[in-house]
Amino acid sequence: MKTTEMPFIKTVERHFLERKGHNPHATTEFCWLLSGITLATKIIASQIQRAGLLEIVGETGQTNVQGEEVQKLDVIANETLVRCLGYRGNIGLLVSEEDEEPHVIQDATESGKYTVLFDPLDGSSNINANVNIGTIFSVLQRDPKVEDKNVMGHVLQPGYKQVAAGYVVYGSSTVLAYTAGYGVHMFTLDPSIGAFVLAQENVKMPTSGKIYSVNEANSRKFPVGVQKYLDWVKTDEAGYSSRYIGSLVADFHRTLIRGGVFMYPPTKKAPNGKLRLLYEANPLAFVAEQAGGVASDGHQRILDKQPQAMHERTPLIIGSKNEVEKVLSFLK
Ligand code: AHM
Ligand code: MG
Repeated sequence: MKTTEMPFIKTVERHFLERKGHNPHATTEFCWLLSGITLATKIIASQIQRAGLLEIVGETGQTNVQGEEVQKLDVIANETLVRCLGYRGNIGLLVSEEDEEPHVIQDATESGKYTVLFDPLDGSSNINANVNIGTIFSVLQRDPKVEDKNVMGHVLQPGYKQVAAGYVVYGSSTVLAYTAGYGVHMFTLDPSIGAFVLAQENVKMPTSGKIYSVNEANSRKFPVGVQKYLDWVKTDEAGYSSRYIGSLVADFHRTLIRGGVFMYPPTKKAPNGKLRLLYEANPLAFVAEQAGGVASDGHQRILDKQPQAMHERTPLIIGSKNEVEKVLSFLK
């Protein structure tokens, strides 16, 4: 009997499991966790696409732990991730940018081996304008040297200890990029079959790229070195373009593909900048480094920072190796 020609499809789960034997974390158990993230982000993507129809655009009227306006979609995205990941068996702790305290699912090191940290809907102030937004995630392993019930001991680990990290950008298409330590791989959500399908493996960030991305409205409040850099990029000799979406995931995704530098520097009023170390800087720094890029807070490598608090903020300079180094040279 003649069979029809089927296109070859590689889903994110299959791609991950093919790494069994190369990557110690590429296990069926971990894949179950990963599929919780893909399920949640598919649900979030479908809610975003129909947000206007479902009347879930706009603010809830509440502020979150960060003192920011909570959007209805922030709540939906957060609850979706907590529900999809809360029943995955091997997750002990869920830590969300939107919640004051971690969700303790189970506190035994063996059964609750992984901690998942996330920014459920990054750039949510852009929702009403139909601009790209995203979900960022980071996975840590519970530290066997730390007592089971010492929740913060498991959460406050430096970024270099991440087992996996990545993001989903809800843009003109929905794209997932992740790393589990052996390169960065990118997948596109095929809405006709409801699966993230491999688009590109071993993505490399260009080592240079003439795009700088920063909220320049704050420039007078930036450190002198950053101001000098911003004067330099505008010279004819430098020849840069500026792009700033105001959604970290989207600005980072463009930087990963096209090269350049994104930064959120400190200001006098906000000496640690705006972005969160555990849910934003660490996961994107892991992805950036795995793609050949660099991430710094201006003084040290992001992944070496020892977090002191769950919702800690950090300045962030991230992107192509040569571009980040150029910014750092102005800060010396
Ligand atoms: P959020 O996680 O509450 O959405 O806030 C973080 C966002 C980032 O996506 C983006 O890079 C930054 O805030 C933009 O801030 P600003 O409006 O100050 O430029
Ligand atoms: Mg965010």
